[in-house]
Amino acid sequence: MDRTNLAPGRLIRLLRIGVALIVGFGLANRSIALEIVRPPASQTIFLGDPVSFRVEAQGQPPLQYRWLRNGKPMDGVSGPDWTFVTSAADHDATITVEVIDSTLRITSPAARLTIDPGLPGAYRTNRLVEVVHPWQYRVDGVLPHPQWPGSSDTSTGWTTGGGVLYVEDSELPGPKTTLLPATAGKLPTTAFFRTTFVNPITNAHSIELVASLLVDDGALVFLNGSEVQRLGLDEGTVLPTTQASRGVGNAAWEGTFPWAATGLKPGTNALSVEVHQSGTTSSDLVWGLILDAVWQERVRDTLAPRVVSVTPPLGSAVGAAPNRGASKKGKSYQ
Ligand SMILES: [Ca+2]
Repeated sequence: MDRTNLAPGRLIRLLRIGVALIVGFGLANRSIALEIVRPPASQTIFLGDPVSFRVEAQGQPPLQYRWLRNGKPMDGVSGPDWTFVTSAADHDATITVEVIDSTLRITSPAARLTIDPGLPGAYRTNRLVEVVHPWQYRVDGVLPHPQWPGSSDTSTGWTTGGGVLYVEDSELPGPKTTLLPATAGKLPTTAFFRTTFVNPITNAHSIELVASLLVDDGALVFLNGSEVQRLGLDEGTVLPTTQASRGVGNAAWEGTFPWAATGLKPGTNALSVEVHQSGTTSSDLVWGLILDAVWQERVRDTLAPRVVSVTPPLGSAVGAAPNRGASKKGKSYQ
């Protein structure tokens, strides 16, 4: 073919077709490289607030997402967003996300979740156990359960009565609510008491337990199965046959004693108590307890929005605005 036969217009058409073919071929075979465009961002969140992590990625669809907290995959989270309510255990957590297409898997850079515990507020006191709080008791001298004082103890044979519980002729510095069915001079070496109480505090920056005890003769107290108090009993293993290391004439309130609050749970808690006598011929047996929680509320330390300017300036005269609608009455503060 003679080049001179190619008119300029035809040449341009051919060139256009060629370019279109090349571009079309390229588009048809384009593969979108798997890439994390925007990784999840590190955040500081007030304890108990929800947090959301997001990843933006591109690749050959469909993309799958697998979120990991401290390297462990989170079940039930499969999208590019992950939202959850924070707890203290989330502090310093490392958040990553794997993005997966048909052939590749890439992992995002790590985001760090910092939990802000807020600031301590004023001290408050909640009474968790009143002196007349109901207790279950056993005074038959029998160990209630092989796992005593395990919180899973579901043994029967318990009777319920309010505090103070007693076998005592003398006056006591508390209401003598429940006379125990035991005989003076033939008291069991160990009497068993248990109860539950509700801890309503859910937003504490700090919390301490403070107990006052009315005991004759010695006592061993467990909170949710862990020992928190021992009065009139020697160190070491305490058996149902173990006698108190002291004799008490007339019981008097003792304390206040600080109890470790580490075992305190939100909601229902269990108290298990052994009251031991100092000898086999003791004539009196007393159990009473008052338990308080002294705590500081967690106060949000993020500041409320602050007014930075006022328009018009303070003290300036402002003319009335034109009336733009007779039907609109009152002011708009939008
Ligand atoms: Ca006694």
